[in-house]
Amino acid sequence: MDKRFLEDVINGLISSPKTLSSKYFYDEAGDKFFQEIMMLDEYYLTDCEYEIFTTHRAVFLEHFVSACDLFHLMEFGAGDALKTKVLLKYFLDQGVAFEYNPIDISASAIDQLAEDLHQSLPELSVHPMNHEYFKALEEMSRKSTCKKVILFLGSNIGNFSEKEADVFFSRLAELLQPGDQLLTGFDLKKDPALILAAYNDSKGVTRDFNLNLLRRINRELYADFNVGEFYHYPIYDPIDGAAKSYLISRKKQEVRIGANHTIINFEKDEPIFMEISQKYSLKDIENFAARAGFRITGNYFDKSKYFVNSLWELL
Ligand code: AVJ
Repeated sequence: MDKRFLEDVINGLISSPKTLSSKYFYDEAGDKFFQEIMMLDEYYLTDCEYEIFTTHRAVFLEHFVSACDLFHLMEFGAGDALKTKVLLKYFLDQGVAFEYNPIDISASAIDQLAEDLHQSLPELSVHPMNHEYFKALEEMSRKSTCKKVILFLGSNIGNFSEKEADVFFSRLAELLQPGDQLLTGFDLKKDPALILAAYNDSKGVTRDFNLNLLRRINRELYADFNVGEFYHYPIYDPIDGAAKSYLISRKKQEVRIGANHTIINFEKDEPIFMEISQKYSLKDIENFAARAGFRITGNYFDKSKYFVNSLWELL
């Protein structure tokens, strides 16, 4: 049993309000649900970023190439690299020298991706890193002085609170060299109904994605959640730009967790806070870059301006 996972789950569920961390969504079943989410009509984010990459790949390449022998394209939370492949293919076709360093804490995700890229892009030089993001970056900085381009795509940044995002960007600024770059995908504030629908899809995949964490806790932490006694409740607040999801207890109930059978009590209608998917404005993005010491090289949008990939350079 993963001690850290158990501790986090128990601490989250004895807190008030109760909470579970969305970073635990991604076990094997969770990865599959998220891949299904990316295919949903309502989940516009993936299509937008795909469109941006296809449209602007040449501009990205112009900015990425450096005087060094090669540049490192380091992707934080690479997953299946669905959209990154648009860039990888194009960069290879252009014959530029670069190395792709996908970074993911999920060993199974990273192994699968390396295998997949080996098949689909055999000429690509891939050095996967199964580490925490900053550990991997520290290791790479020791090994190579060449330019680093960090990719943090798909609105993964949205899973951080604004404060956590500030800490994340500042930490990156400490570890990078002037001239290194960062390409981040931000989902923008827009029609609230559109945003809510992306997290409340008609097929119920997002619901199952959330409930899967309870199933994972049952499987891995010997818990006895009756998953049918919880339902998915997503909200979007158009003022602060926060899409949040909750699981609500349908009744007063008890759940046992772990070998010690720690008992967690739920009131009827009590929520567990599961995830934040924060939406931003361009002004917010400018402020993030300025506070962390980056210059914005360019903002690249899809045609509806739902999403932006913001390219920054460390000053
Ligand atoms: C992977 C964090 C970008 O917040 O939009 C999708 C995860 N959650 N549907 C997001 C997610 C519910 C997704 N990110």
